[in-house]
Amino acid sequence: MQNEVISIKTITTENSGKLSFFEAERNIPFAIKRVYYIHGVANGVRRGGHAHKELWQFLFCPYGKIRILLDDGSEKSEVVLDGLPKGLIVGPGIWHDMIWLKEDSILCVAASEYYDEADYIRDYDDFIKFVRANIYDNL
Ligand code: T46
Repeated sequence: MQNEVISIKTITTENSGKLSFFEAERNIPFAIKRVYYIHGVANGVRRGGHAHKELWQFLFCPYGKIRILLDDGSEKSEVVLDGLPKGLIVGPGIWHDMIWLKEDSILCVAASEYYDEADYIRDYDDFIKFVRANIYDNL
């Protein structure tokens, strides 16, 4: 499975808020080498528009509302991350876009690898070729 929505464990302390956490290789299926977050984004902005060749990521939105559009080359779907304690695993070979539905929403990402521009597929035709090549490789 290349996409999965995961509930993030949350501990509520009376009158003093909530603490949410996840653990690498326990709650998400990979070790974490990098964490980044995207912030200061206006409402309606679209980012992404790429897929990864090898990278696994866990996306979560601790504040705000962000629509994640997913495309595996044959099926499209979407997930809304909205400040609730849940996150989305996005595996390799998934074209994804993120659309900000609320100003200043924060998108946090835990990633399985260090940043490597060579892992990105930023052209949709190249993405379709990649998906087809990998389907045939896996037969
Ligand atoms: C992804 C989605 C969810 C770095 O130098 N280091 C980093 O760790 C990252 C993530 C990006 N960058 C550079 C690469 C670009 O020059 O930051 C610039 C903006 O990156 P990009 O246009 O790829 O940003 P998004 O929001 O379209 O995509 C990001 C991640 O790059 C991507 O891996 O899956 O968030």
